[in-house]
Amino acid sequence: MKSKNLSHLERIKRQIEQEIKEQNAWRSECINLIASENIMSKICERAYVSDFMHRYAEGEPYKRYYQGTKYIDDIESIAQELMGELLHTSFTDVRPISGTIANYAALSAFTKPCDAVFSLATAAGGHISHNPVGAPGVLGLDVHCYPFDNEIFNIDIDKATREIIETKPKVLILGASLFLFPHPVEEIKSIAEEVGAVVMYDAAHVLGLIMGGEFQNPIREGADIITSSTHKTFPGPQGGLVATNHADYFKGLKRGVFPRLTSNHHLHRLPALALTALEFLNYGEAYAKQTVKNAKTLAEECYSLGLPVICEHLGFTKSHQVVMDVKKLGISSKEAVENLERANIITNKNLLPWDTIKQVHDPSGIRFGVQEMTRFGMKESEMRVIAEFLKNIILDKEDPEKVKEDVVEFRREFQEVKYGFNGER
Ligand code: DSN
Repeated sequence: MKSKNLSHLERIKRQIEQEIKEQNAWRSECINLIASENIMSKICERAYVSDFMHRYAEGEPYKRYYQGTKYIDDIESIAQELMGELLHTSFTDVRPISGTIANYAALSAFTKPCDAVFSLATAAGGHISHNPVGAPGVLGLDVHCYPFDNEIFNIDIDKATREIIETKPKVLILGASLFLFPHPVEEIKSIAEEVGAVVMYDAAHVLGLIMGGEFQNPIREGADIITSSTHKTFPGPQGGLVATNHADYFKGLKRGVFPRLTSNHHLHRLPALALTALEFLNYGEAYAKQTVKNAKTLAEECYSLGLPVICEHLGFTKSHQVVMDVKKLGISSKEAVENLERANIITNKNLLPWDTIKQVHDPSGIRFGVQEMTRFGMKESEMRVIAEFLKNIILDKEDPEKVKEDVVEFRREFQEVKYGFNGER
C-alpha cells in the first residue's frame, strides 16, 4: 500500500515537472496578445528567485517588525525611489502584492461603508476590483457607473458631471482593463473638487506607457492617487503599487496596504521590480513608443483585411490595446479565441460597452495587447504578419493546426527580450 502511494506521488511529481517544461516550451512558440501580461528580462527573472522568497518583513524599510531585513530594506527603498521617479510621484509604496490589493488598500483608506464611489462598469472596461463583485462590494460601498459614450469610447462627461454632483461620492475611480483612449482626468478632477472626492487612477494597463511618456500622466492631469499592478505595459514581476504626491493621502494609503490588506508583501519580487525600473529608465521611452506604434499598426492592418476592429473613427487606439467586435460579423468570440489558441495565438474574449453582463461567456469582443511581442523586438512589419494570422483564423476559418506551423516558425526569430539589460533595441 505504502509503495503504491509512493509511486502515485512520484507520478504526480513528474507530471508537475513535465507540465512546467511544456508550459515554458509552448509559450516560447506562441504569439501572446493578452493585454494584461508581459515578460521580464532574464536578469530580472534570475533576481526573482532568491532567499527573499522565504522571508517576512512586515512594516516599512528600516522600521520593521522582524529582524533579518537589512538587505530587503535597501532594495525596497530603491524600488520605491525608482518607481516614484518614473511616475513623478513623491510618495510610492510598492508593497501591494497585486493591483487588486492596491485598489482595496486605496478604497479602504478613503471610504467607509455606504459611501458612494464612481467607476466604469465591467463591460465598459472597469476592472472587477472597481465594481460591486470586487473591492467596493466587499467594503460595502455604493457603486455608481459612469455613463459611457460608445461614440467617443469614453466617459460621457456631461452626464457624469450631473450624476456625480447629485450623488456626492467619496472616490472617483478612473483607469480600466479595456483601455483604448486616455480618460478625462482634468474634467473629473474639477468635479471632484466641487464634491470633495478623491480621484483615484488605476494605471495597471498603461503604467509602462505613462512612464515612457506615451499616455496621459494622471498625476500631472490632476489625479490624487495612482494604484497599479507592475506587470502589464510595465514589464516587471507580478505585483502592485500605490502612489501620490500628497503626504496626507499617503498616510492613509500606507495604512491600507499594511496592516489592512497585506501582512507580508512577497519580498522576492522587489529586486526584480527595482531592476525592471532601472531598465525602464534606460529603455522605457523607446519601448513605450514602439508599443503604441505597434498597436496602431496592428489595428490598421487588421481593419484593412476586413477584421471588425472598433473605433476606426477615433484612430483605433492610443494604448497597447486593439479591440474587435466580432459579433458584428456573426462570429462567436469564444470560438474565435479557442481557435486562435489552437494556432498558438493567445488572447481573450472581452465584454464590450454595448454588451450585457449575461454575455460574459461569449461576449462581442476580443481584446489584443501588443506589449509582450514588442518586448520581444517585434515592430510594424511583424504586426502586419500577425494581422494576417488573425484573418486566417477569424475570417477565413483556416485550420488552426496549419496556421500554427507558420506561427511557430515566425515566433522562432523573437526569443530574446529587448529593451532590457540583456537585449539590444
Ligand atoms: N483582468 C486583468 C486583465 O486582463 O485586464 C487585469 O487584472
